[in-house]
Amino acid sequence: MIRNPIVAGVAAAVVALAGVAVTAGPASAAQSDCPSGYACLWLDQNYTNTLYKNSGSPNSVTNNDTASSLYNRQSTSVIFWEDINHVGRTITFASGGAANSLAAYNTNLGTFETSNDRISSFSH
Ligand SMILES: [Ca+2]
Repeated sequence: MIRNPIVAGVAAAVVALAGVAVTAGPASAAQSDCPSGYACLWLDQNYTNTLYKNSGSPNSVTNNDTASSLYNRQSTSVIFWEDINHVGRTITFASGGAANSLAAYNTNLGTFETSNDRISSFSH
């Protein structure tokens, strides 16, 4: 039994950190992390870092204006919107379509603009 409150506090902190280490999964880092039926957005290029996935038509995505790669595994084409609530300019990917770097796409955009760090919602 630990009687020293400082030692007890440190021990509790170690236990808490251990819990975080056990429960926090690794950042998604592969295109195959996108399940069938979902459209997926990754924070970074080449399907790496934080993954947002949704099987429907979200009005907003958690990685708003920060997605750099995507994979459409929904059964239909998906329209990716520049703004939340399906507003603004769009880029569409057919079912099975993917982009390992949205910086290489500028569909419907102006000179020097790309789809990198731009997507805010998606729909059908
Ligand atoms: Ca946006």
